[in-house]
Amino acid sequence: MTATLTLYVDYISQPARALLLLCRAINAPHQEKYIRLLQGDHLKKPFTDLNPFRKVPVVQDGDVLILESCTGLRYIASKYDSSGKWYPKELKARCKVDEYLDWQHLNTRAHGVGYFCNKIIVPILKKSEPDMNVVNKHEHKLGQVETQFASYFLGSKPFITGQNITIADLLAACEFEQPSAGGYQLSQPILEYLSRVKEAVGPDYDELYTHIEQVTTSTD
Ligand SMILES: N[C@@H](CCC(=O)N[C@@H](CS)C(=O)NCC(=O)O)C(=O)O
Repeated sequence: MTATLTLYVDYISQPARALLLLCRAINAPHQEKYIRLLQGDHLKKPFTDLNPFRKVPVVQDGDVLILESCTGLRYIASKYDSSGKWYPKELKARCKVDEYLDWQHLNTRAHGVGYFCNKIIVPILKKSEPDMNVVNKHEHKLGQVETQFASYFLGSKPFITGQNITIADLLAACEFEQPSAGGYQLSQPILEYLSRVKEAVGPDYDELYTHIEQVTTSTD
């Protein structure tokens, strides 16, 4: 059967990796279309016809088109995860997942991307040195994000909702890995959390993560 679910991705995109990890974990039949961000594929047709916001990831499933990664994670888990574990229906657990997905945009995402892009991507694209004032501001904020995440979202639990991994953990892990690949030193509680996510996800975690490492090592 041909997969109707199509993911437009670049492995250097942290929300794209989270979507791919979910599809692989739940065996959702899907195809990948690779959009090379560093080559600017996302700024050209035909991709701009699909996503006028010029960003990856994009999820397409028949006549359903999703331009936001958190919506894509919820959609794919709701439709394709027969176990129901990745986006739990139980209200309290679901609220925790949604709360993290809402919170992360201005916190884990904003400062992880801010650190990584200003330190690694902007210098590659502009062939310039990083603006360390900007990088340092994101580094400082990221420290606060780690503390808030560990104390509020994790507490003493292994994962955000408790004992089970969910889409919120996939996204959190991919977002924390991004600045780490750029040289940011994650705190011990976050490193231990990432090990738990990695163990729960299996080899696909490292397989996708190596692509982001390749970008950073190519700049050394
Ligand atoms: N709100 C969007 C943001 C997606 C996003 O920022 N994607 C980045 C890669 S992680 C991108 O495509 N950046 C290209 C650019 O801004 O030129 C989502 O979560 O899906």
